[in-house]
Amino acid sequence: MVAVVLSPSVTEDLTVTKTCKPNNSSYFTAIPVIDLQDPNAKTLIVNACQEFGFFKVVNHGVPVKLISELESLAIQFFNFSQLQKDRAGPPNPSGYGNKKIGPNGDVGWIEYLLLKATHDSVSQISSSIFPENPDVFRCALTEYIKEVKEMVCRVLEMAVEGLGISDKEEISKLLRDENSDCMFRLNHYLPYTPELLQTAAMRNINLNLIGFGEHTDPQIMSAVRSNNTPGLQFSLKDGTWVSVPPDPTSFFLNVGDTLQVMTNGRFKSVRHRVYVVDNVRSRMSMIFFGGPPMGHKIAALPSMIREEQGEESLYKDFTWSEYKHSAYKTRLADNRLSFFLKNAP
Ligand code: GA4
Repeated sequence: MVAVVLSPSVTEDLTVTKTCKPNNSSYFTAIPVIDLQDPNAKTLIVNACQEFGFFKVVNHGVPVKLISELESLAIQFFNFSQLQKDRAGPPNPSGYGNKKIGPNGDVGWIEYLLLKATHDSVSQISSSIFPENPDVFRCALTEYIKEVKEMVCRVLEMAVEGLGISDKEEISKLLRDENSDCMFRLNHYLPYTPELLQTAAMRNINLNLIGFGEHTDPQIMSAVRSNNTPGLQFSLKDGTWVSVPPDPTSFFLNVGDTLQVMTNGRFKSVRHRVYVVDNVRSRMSMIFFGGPPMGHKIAALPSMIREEQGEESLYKDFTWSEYKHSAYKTRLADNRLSFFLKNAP
């Protein structure tokens, strides 16, 4: 692979590669599609979480009107002047961010809003992004988070039932807990600037910018809804990267690190990333991250360790707060769970 780094003034350290351009004509068609009304959904969810760590959900019950309302408010915000948007930043950890992701030097061709999925945080961000009229955004976001959280909880309940665990709320109750640490982010992948296009043309470079670098999500489960623009890629078990065809009517759900631990490695926390591939329509995504309360002890569920078969817990015990603090000391691409493995390789 030939990696060409354009001058920092042009790309602000974003790597532009000549090869490996995601090829949208070769979309991954084997992505598991789960109809939540299907009586067989529980088994299909378990299989998808084991095999891929991600799947697409249809018949999800989240009202389309809610999705398009939040999307159009997000577009309004991202169309504001840079000065106005910067007033809602920096994201420490909640707020508006531009190109910088996390505290450790990661960058992407992206601007975003990141916040805690709590009443206070939603109110605060609404006032800072729409100071004149925060209520419309606050209501739309509150409703969206409520509905998507509910959908993720239903999926987790089906997964738990599919695993044969008697208390189907064993995991969903963590997200429903009033102290759950759920998060929400609105990502707007930036269009290429004329300067960038010109430099690429001059150097005969195929523009291929990373919007959000490869990573796993630290939480339990995440739900992504994006507009009709491609760019999202997942890594398969063998390390191959595949592009998923965009579908604005569905949600893409993925297993996070915490769910991998709770299932003692049965469910896969999947690496994913976003490339900026379409310069005509910019990609917008809304992501809900379902996490447990801060003090919750993360450990394999007892039924996930088959002692009679000599199985042991793969990970050391830790609280979500410990894991989150450790995650914020890492770079995006790091393997955060490796620090908590009992038998490190
Ligand atoms: C990845 C998943 C979520 O987007 C996120 C990200 C967070 C951030 O953007 O602040 C992190 C990243 C994410 C994991 C490692 C750390 C923290 C950036 C980063 C380099 C909000 C999250 O919870 O973890």
